[in-house]
Amino acid sequence: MMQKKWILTAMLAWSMLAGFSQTNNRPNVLIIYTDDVGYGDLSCNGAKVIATPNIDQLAQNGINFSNAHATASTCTPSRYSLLSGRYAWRKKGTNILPGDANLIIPTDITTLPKVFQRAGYITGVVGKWHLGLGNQSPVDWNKEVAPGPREVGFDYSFIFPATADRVPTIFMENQKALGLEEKDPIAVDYQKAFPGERTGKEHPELLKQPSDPRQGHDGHIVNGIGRIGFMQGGTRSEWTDEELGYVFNNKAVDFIDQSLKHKKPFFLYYAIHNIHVPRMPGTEFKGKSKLGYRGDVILEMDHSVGVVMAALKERGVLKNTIVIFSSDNGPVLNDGYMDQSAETATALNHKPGGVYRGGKYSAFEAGTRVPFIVQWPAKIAAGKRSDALVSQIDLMASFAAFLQVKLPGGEFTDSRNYFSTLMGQSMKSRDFIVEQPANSALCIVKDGWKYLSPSKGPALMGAVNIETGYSPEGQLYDLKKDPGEQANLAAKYPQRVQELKTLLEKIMAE
Ligand code: NG6
Ligand code: CA
Repeated sequence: MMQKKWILTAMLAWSMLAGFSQTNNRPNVLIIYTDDVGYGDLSCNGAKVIATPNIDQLAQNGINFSNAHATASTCTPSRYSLLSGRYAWRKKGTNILPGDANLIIPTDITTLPKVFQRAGYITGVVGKWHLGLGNQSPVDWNKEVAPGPREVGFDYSFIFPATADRVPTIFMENQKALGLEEKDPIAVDYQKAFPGERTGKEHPELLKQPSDPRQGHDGHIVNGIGRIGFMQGGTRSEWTDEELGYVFNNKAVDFIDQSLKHKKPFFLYYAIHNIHVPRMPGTEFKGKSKLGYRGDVILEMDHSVGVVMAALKERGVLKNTIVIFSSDNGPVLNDGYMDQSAETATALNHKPGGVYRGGKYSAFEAGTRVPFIVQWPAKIAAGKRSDALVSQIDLMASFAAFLQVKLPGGEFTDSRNYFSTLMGQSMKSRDFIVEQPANSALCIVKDGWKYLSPSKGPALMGAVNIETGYSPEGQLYDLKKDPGEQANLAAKYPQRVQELKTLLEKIMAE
């Protein structure tokens, strides 16, 4: 009896000591992955003319990273890496996808959600997908489309297929179009308009938010906004942009409730559609910021964070939920619509990328250096900052290590275990990061030095006022002294250029 008691006490002490590797009280994990939010768009990262109180609260209760990166400066490749633990540039056809593309994540590899499934979690995705659906072209939107989120590892999905500025402009729940009627089937085409379809190009008078003639977005019209591509049918299943935030918030909270009923921990990938174009804030947010609709959707995005955090708190699970807040790529002002974003930002001197140069699409830092905040009240200290170099690609291997899920032997991955850095227990940086600009050769960062490969790549289609950083000459920057990438030191330090180039070639050949 006495001995049994001693063993129990010892076990208890051990499980408390084991801390992070404790498996009997596994935390829920919520990744809030926003779209096109810049490092400098948050008040906790220095924004002065806009306030993001809910995100600031996350930072106050957790760790705010200053040197965290998406793998690419555009959406599809960043999301591909986050979920698969692999660099997108290793695989053809993983750049910004049209809305009728097929699934690009192989269904036979380990993914971030599959790691959680193997550890006994319930997994869900709510929000923007943009990783393709199905394996047949054209996609038949009138029945269940597979493979999709389920085959990638999500038990539940409530998504829109691509971006809000691309057809099909519909919600899909568990891979079926929501509210679709048999008598009005959906068809999608990215080449030509359907007979009788009224497009933004021919009917600008029908638009409540004009598209920028330099950047397309003048095809199918939904809710007074022109989109990329053409669509017919599905009239009653098309969304209203002002409701997107509201609908996704509800579905995210519903998913949390469903998983708690099952008494299993959950993994939720909440891919908030804001602040991507078309920026069409929910009615209650219109005109609330000083920065036009781009500012209003920042407020709405912050509100969404508040809604899910409040839900966690009300259900008593906030303490043991790891919340990770980030963005898929850097910020952009003019991205297809005349919504006054650039004008208002300039007038108030708002710098969406903070001190970093460039933005979405760029090879410069603001392309991939994104907000990254981690909160886990049960285990990690509040109000810390971390300047460690971290990459979203490591979430898969880090959670696999933490949850003691082994990757099948011999399976290739670019993901590495940096769990203690990601939880702020260690300040150990990743050895290097590789950055993928939209339309240019790769960049590499190591020990504070950044090398941008020379690029003969074509100019960016439709790019308006974007500092891409593309150049036919290689560039080298000392990010510690020159975070704004002003002084190209390639000619001064040829040796360092060579080292970084060789390392990049080695990684690319893996
Ligand atoms: C670009 C679109 C842009 C946006 C982007 C995808 C043009 C000229 N521009 O090609 O509006 O949709 O793709 O953004 O078509 S992302 O965040 O999903 O990568
Ligand atoms: Ca994006």
